[in-house]
Amino acid sequence: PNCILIGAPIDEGQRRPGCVMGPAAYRVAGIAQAIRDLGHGVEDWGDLSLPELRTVACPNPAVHDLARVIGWTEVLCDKVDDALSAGALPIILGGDHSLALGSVAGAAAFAARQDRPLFLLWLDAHSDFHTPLTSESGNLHGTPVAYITGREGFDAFPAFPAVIPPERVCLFGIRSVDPAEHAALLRHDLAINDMRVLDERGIVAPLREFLEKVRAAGGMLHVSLDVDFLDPSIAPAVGTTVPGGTTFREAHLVMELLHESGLVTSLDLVELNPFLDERGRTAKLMVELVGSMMGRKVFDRPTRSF
Ligand code: DIR
Ligand code: MN
Ligand code: MN
Ligand code: MN
Repeated sequence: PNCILIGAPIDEGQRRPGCVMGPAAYRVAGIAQAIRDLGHGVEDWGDLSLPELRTVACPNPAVHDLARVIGWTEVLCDKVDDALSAGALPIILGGDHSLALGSVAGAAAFAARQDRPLFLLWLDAHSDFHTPLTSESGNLHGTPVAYITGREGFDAFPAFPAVIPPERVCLFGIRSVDPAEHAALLRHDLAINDMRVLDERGIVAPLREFLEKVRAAGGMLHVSLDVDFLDPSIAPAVGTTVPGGTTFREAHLVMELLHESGLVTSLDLVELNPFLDERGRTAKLMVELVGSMMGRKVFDRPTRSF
């Protein structure tokens, strides 16, 4: 497929400045050429900017930058829908994870018009299942999965276009869940592949299970890749590192399986903070992972032999 790159320099969903530099870092790391080298067309729509802001109130005083995050949500929803409507695979260059409030909304709006179910694969150390009412940090990057699955507490936001039922959501790699999120996750039927599950079952079986569900339903698939899905030893450039993340090979295997599935219809790259990076190594690793999702192989065989 052809790819459309959408820069989303969003820093407001958390408190550690630097994600605003993410889109530039991906471009410097050569994301467009890496995708072209695999034989795909690439268009770069440049960086989005904030629309005019509305005045909004939130009953939880911890929440910060609500109006700006809502502004980003609106513009991202529109642009991701536009990119999908152009028949392309949108790749959103973040920006912190609050951008998924808008990117997944855009994918959901498009999928609803196509009358196809949208599925969500959340590659993250965190479950991001807070609502603006339960968040203790006040950081809205911890809330997209709750918005997408239609939980209450998002009154100030645009209504989510077509709520994704929790059964169509797969959390993968999680190892840091706040108490309020944990309680809510137990009441909802998401597929929860925390690190303990992946340690025991490996990466392949749980991911294939989910991909089979997507395929059987004729679904679209949005993938949201948080840098902290990766182990901090290979991906230090993120504000919320959590030890015990996926290895280099595990992460590539995920992306290779996604490529083979042919199911991915949109992708977020989130939480890269280039200010914390070591000579661009995290940005380069993220670009390599995109390469694996777009078809690069460790050893190319004419036909699949496994
Ligand atoms: C934490 C961090 N659960 C919060 N969330 C992050 O602020 O609500 N998500 N870092 O990726
Ligand atoms: Mn539009
Ligand atoms: Mn996240
Ligand atoms: Mn995270």
